[in-house]
Amino acid sequence: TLTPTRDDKFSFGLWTLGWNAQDQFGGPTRAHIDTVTAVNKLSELGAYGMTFHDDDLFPFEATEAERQTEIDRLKKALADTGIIIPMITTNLFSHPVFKDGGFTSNDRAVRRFALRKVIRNIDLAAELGAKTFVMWGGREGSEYDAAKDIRGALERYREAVDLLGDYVTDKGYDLKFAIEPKPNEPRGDILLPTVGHALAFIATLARPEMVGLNPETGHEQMAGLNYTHGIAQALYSDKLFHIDLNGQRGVKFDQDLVFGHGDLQNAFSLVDLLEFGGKDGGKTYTGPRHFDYKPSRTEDITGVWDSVSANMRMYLLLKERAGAFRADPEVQEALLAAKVDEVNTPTLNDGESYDALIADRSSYEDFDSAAYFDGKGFGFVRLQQLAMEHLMGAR
Ligand code: 3MF
Ligand code: MG
Ligand code: MG
Ligand code: MG
Repeated sequence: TLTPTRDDKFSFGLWTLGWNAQDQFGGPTRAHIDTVTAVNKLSELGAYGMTFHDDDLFPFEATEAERQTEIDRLKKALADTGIIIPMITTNLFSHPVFKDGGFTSNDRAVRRFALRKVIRNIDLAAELGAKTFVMWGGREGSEYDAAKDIRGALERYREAVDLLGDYVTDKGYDLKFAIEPKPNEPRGDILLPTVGHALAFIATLARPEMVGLNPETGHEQMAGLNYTHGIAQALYSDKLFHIDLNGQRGVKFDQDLVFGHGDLQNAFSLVDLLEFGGKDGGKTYTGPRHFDYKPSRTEDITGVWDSVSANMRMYLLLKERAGAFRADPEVQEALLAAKVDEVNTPTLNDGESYDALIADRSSYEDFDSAAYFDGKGFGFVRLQQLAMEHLMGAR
C-alpha cells in the first residue's frame, strides 16, 4: 500500500518541514512552524517519529524556564499523538561562537563549551527515549589549509566523541552515536567528508561499538559518490545506525530535495537494498526511514505538507517497484546470467591455502582467459534495463 503507516517508521527532522526558507541570497518565504503543529501534522500524515536539534526546539539563548516550557509542550504533543523521538542531535553550527567549529575549533574554550552543550542535550535525548544521537560536524573544517592542523583537529574530534561515549556509558543511557559525513557546506572542507572517512575515524575510537553512521543521500552525492554503495559499505561494517534520505542532482550545493526527486535510479537501488537486500530478501536496516530534506523556497504551507507526504510516497512507490523487480522471473534469470550472486561464493575452497591455490593448475597455468569467456558478456545492461522498466512501471 502507498499509504504510510507507523510500521513504515518514517521520521522527519523538525528543522526540515520547519525551515522558513531563508537562504544565502534571500530572506524567509514562510512563517515559522510551531513544534506542536509539526508533531500533530506528522502524525496525521503517517509518520511515526520526529527528530530535532536542541536549538530547533528552543532558541540558543533560551532561559532554563523557556527551555523547559518547550520540552513540556513537546512531551504533551508526543503523548497526544503517539509520535516518538527516535533521534536527537545538537546544533554546533548556527551560533557565531561555532564559526570555526565545535569539537575542533582552534579555540579551546569554544571546544569546552561545545562539549557541555552536547552533554546537556544527551541528557534530553535519554529523557525522551531517543536511541540515536547524531553528530553532524558542519562547522568542523576549514577554508584555508594554513588555518587548520587537520591531525590536531581529528585528535580533538576523537577526544570529544570518546568523552561523550564515557558519559553515556557511565550514565547507563541506551544511546548510540551516529556520525553524519558531509564533504563541504557550510565550510569549504568539512572533516570526515564521506562514509569512508568516517568509518576509518570510528575505528580509532575508544568505544567503536557505540559509534556508527548517519549517511545522507545528498552529502555522498555532493562528493560525486554512489550513495547506495556508501550505504552498502556502512551495512557491511555494521555501522548503519541511522539514515538521512533526500534528493540531490549531482555535484553541487546541498539541495535537500524530496527523496527520489534527485537521482531517481540511485534512490531505487537504495530502497531495493534496504528493503530486499537482506538475508532471504528481507530488510537490511530496521531503523527509522528518516527524511532530512527542505521544502523548496517556492512552496507555501500547503507545499510544505505536500512535500512531507511526497517523501513517504516516493519511498513507498520505490519499495513497491523494487518488490516487483525482485519478483519478476525474467529478472531472476537475468541476475543468474549476470552471476550477481556468485560474488557471495568465497574465492578459495573451504580451508584452501595459498599453496593449494598455487598447486591448482586450472586456476592459472591451464586457465585460458580468452577461451574462458569466448566473447561472452555479463548481460549487465539487460539487467539494468529490466530494473529501469520496473522503476518506470513498464513491467
Ligand atoms: C546539513 C545536515 C544537518 C544534519 C543534522 C544532524 C541540519 O547538511 O544534513 O541538518 O542532518 O544536523 O541530524
Ligand atoms: Mg544535509
Ligand atoms: Mg542535504
Ligand atoms: Mg542530514
